[in-house]
Amino acid sequence: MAATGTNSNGASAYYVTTPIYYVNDRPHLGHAYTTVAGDVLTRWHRQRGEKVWYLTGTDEHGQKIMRTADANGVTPQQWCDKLVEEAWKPLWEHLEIANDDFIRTTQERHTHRVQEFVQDLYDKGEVYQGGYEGPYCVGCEEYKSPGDLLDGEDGAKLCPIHKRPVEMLKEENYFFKLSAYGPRLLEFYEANPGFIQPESARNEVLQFVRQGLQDLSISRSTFDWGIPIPWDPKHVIYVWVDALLNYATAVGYGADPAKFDATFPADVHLVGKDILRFHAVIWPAMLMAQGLPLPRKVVANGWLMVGGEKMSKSNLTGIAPQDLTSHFGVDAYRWYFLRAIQFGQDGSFSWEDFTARYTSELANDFGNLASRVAAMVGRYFDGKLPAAEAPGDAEQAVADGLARAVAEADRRIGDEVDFSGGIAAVFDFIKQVNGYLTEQEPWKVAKDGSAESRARLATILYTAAESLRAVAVLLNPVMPAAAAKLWDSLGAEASLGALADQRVGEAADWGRLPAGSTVTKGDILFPRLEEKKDA
Ligand code: ME8
Repeated sequence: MAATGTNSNGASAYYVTTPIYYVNDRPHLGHAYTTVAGDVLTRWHRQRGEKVWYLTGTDEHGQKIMRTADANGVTPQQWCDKLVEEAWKPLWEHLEIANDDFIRTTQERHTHRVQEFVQDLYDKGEVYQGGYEGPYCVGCEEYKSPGDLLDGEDGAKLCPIHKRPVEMLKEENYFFKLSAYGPRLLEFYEANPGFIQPESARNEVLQFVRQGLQDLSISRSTFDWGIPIPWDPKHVIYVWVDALLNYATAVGYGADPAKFDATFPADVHLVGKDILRFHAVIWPAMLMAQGLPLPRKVVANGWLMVGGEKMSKSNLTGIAPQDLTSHFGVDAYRWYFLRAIQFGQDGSFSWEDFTARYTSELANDFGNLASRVAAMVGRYFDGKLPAAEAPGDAEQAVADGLARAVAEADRRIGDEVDFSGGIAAVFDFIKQVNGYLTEQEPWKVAKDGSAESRARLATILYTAAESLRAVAVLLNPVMPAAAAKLWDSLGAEASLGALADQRVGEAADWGRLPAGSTVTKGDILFPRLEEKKDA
C-alpha cells in the first residue's frame, strides 16, 4: 500500500518524523500532541513487525532563539543546551516516547551536511543573489505575504498566527529558485493524491501553489546565529532550510549511504498545520532540486486551542503536559488527545471533558472490566484461567467483534493515521465485552454448582480474559504502561512472551491465551480521580 512505504519487504524502515521544535521555551501540550501521535504511529508499526525509525529533535538556530538567549544573558548554544537537557528530552522520557534518534541542528552531523547541500544547490545554478524587502514574523521565522496580515492597533500589521507585529526587513540574500518548481509540484500532488493529509490541508497547498510560487530567500546577513553559507560566510543559512534538512542529515545524508538508503525518505512527516507549506511545498522542491526521493506523506495535525486561540508559547497559553499527567497519569494523557480529537481537526482542551472521558471510558469501561475479570477468575477458579469448554453463539459474536476491531484499528491507525477512529474501534470492542458479561451474568451462573454451569462459567471467563489479551496488544502503542499491567495480570507474559513482541495481526487469532495461565488481580489500571487526588 502506498501509504506505508517500502518496508513490507523489510528492506527499509518505516520512517516517521515530528517537527524539530524551537527551543526558545519549554514544551507545552501542543508539541507533546504531535510527538505522542508519532510515538503511537511508530509503536503500531513496530507491532506489525516492521522495521521502524522514529525521529524527533530540536531546531536551534535563528533569530527567535538568539533573542531569547540574549534576553537571558547567555549564549544561544548555552540556552539550547540547557533547554534540551532540562525540558525537552526529560519530557519525552516522561511521556514514554520511544524515539530512535534525537537530532539537534547545532550538531556537526547536521551543520556540515547542510552546508554541503546548499553548496551543491549553488553549484547546480539553483541559487542566485538578490534583494528582498517585506514583512517578517520572527515567531514564524518567515516572510509574510502582505495580504495575509491582520490589522493591529495604531496601523501595525500583525502575523495571523502569532498576532504580533511583523518587522519590515530588507536584505541582500541568496535565493533558491522555488518558483520554477510549481508545475512539477502540482504534477506530483496530482499523481500522489494521498501525499498531503487531511483533504483540507491538501486543498490549501494546491491553492497556494496554483497561485504561483515566489523564489525563497535562503540566507540571512543581519545576525549570525546559524550555519554559515559556505561560499559567503557573512551570511547564515535561513533557519527553515537548515531545519528541514534534519530529516535527511539525521539518517546519514552525505555520511552513511547505507543507512540513508535504508531509511530515507520519510513515510510520514507529522507536522502542525501552521508549518504545512514548508513541508509540502519547500521541502519537496529542495529534494527535487537534488534529485532525491520525496516523502510519502505529510500529515498535518490541527491545533490545540485555548479560549479560541492556538495554544502557544508566545501567547503564554502553553500548558505544561506535566500539569495533566500528574493528575490523570501518563497513559490517560497519551490516550486522551488522540481519542478525543479527530486527527487533522482543531480541538479544545478542557479539564471537564478529559475528566468525563477518563471516568467513563478508562475507569468504568476498560479498567473495571479488567479488574472484574481478574477477580472472578481468582474467586471461582483460584486464579487459573479455565478453558472455554462450551463456546456457543455468544462467544462467536465476541470473537467476530474482535476480528472487526483489529482490522478496523489496524487500517485506521496503521494506514490512515486516524488515531481517534482506531482507538474508538478498540473501545467499541471493550463495550461489546462488557455487554457480553452483563448478558451472561457469570456471577449468577457461579451460584449454581452443576457441572454444566461450571463449564458455562469457565467459558464466559475465558472469553472475557481472551478478549482482554487482545485489548492489551491493541492498546500497547497508545498506553504502554497500562497495557503491560494488564498483560501481567493475565499471566500472558509467561505463556505468550513479551507484549512488545505480539503482532497486531495475531491479536485477532482467537484462543491464543492458553488455559491454565495464572491470572492475578494487579493494580487498578485507572484509579478513580477523586481517590487519586486524596492519595
Ligand atoms: O515550527 N496545537 O517549531 P515549533 C497543536 N522549528 N500542535 C502544536 C501547537 C498547538 N497549539 N503548538 C505547537 C517549528 N504545535 C519549527 C519546525 S520542522 C523542520 C521545524 C506543534 O517549536 C505542531 O506540530 O514552533 C507544530 O508544527 C510544532 O509544534 C511547531 O513547533
